[in-house]
Order: sequence, then structure tokens, then C-alpha cells
Amino acid sequence: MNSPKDSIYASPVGEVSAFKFDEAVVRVFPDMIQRSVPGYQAIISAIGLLAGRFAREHSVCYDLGCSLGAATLSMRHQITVDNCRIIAVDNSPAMVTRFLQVLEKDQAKVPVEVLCQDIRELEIENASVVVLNFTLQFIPLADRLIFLQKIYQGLLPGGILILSEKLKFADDRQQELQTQMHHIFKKAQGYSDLEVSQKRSALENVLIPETFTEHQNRLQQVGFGSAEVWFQYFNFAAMIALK
Ligand code: GEK
Repeated sequence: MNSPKDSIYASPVGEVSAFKFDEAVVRVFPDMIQRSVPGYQAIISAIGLLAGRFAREHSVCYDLGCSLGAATLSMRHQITVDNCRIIAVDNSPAMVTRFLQVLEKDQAKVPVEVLCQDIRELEIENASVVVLNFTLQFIPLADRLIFLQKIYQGLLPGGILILSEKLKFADDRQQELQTQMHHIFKKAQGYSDLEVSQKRSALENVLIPETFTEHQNRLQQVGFGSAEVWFQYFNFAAMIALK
């Protein structure tokens, strides 16, 4: 997906306010996420492949925190079973409005329903696939356990949760190194030091990363029999949890 270049934090903004998924972000979002999340495109492609493998007839695939629907579209083009639909949800009206325009141009036949609502309030049922692609990190820590319990309950036996997150590391040296490497990655993508540091301030207390062990323990606590990383690029990891 082509989009205008992200230059939101290119000029000094004095006091940086908390990051929001508003119209300015939506306008540049595909460029922003590709240049900020190492491995993003590889993860999107693999979500399609996983959905192709796990989507079941007469079931639902959920894309929670769908933004402009990159994961939804990837799944939509790989699902081959009949009577399977996708429910894509985001609570940013600007994201949902733009995604609906994108969706109109997509010809694949799997039905997609796009909802503008808080994913914590969503009814999840009859799910064969649930995608949380860089979304759980924006949910308050205190709500994550109950939210994942709800996902687990809504998944069919044999269903899959695809969970991608920015990670933190318990070991200080790893934390320092991986954070630095992410910044080096962003600079190699054309962001300046100012852009990197202002974006970092904007995301402080908005994007709350956890360690892989914290994720794995919580996934096991809610009942997932197995939870592993299938892809990692510096401090960004994609996990799969199996019911
Ligand atoms: C992708 N998955 O391109 N309810 C609904 N949506 C929410 C909530 C919430 N409580 N909190 C945050 N969001 C996408 C990328 S972006 C990741 C996901 C990023 C939404 C928010 O509006 C935004 O669109 C998305 O979660 C996170 O595969 O920008 O780093």
C-alpha cells in the first residue's frame, strides 16, 4: 500500500503530546508502520499464510486493532474455505473510515465486516483465527489478562491466536542493545534522531511493552496449551498461541 511519507515528528514540537491514531497518523500510516516496525511486511504476509492454514469453514477470523486492514487483506487473499468471514475492529474512527475505502477496492470474496469499537468490549465467538498484530501493547496492562481470557473463550478448539508485539527484555544489556538497534533500524529507514526521539516520547505510557516470558506466562494462564515466537527482528516479535 503506497502512502505519503511520515514526517509527523520531523520538526521540533516543543512539548510532545501522547500518540493518537488520528487523521494525521492515518494519512501516513502504511509508511510509518513499515519504517518503524522491523519485519512488518514479512509478518503481514505470514498472517495470511497462517489464516490459510487455520481458518475453518463456518467460523470467524478476527483482526483486532486492524488499523488500515493490512492483516485482514492478507488473510482475505489466503482463506480458501467456504462460509468463513473476517471481523476487523479498531476504535479509531479515522482508521476505520480509511480502511473502508481501501476495502472497496479489494475484490477478494471472503466477507469482511469492519467495526469501530473498543476491542475489549467486543463479543468474540466461533473464532478459528484471532490476530492481535501490534495491538495488545496499547491495551492497559491491567486489562490484558481479562481480554486474553475472552479471546481464549471465543476460540474454537484447535484455533490460533497470532500475537505480535514490541518486546522488552529483563536483562538490562539486552534491553539497551535491542532498543539501540531499533533506533539504528529507524535511522536506516530515513528517520532522523529528532524524529526517533520525539516519537519515543509520544509513545511513552501509550505503548507498554512486556517481556516474552510475561506474554508466554499470561497466555498459558488463560489456557493456551502452547505459545511460542515464530519471528523476531530486534525488539519486535510475533508469537503464535494454540488452543
Ligand atoms: C496492522 N494491526 O497493520 N480497541 C480497538 N482498537 C485499538 C484499541 C482498542 N482498545 N487500542 C488501540 N487500538 C495493524 C497495526 S496499530 C500498531 C495495529 C501500531 C488500535 C489503534 O487505533 C491502532 O489502529 C491499532 O490498534 C494499533 O497489522 O501503530 O504500532
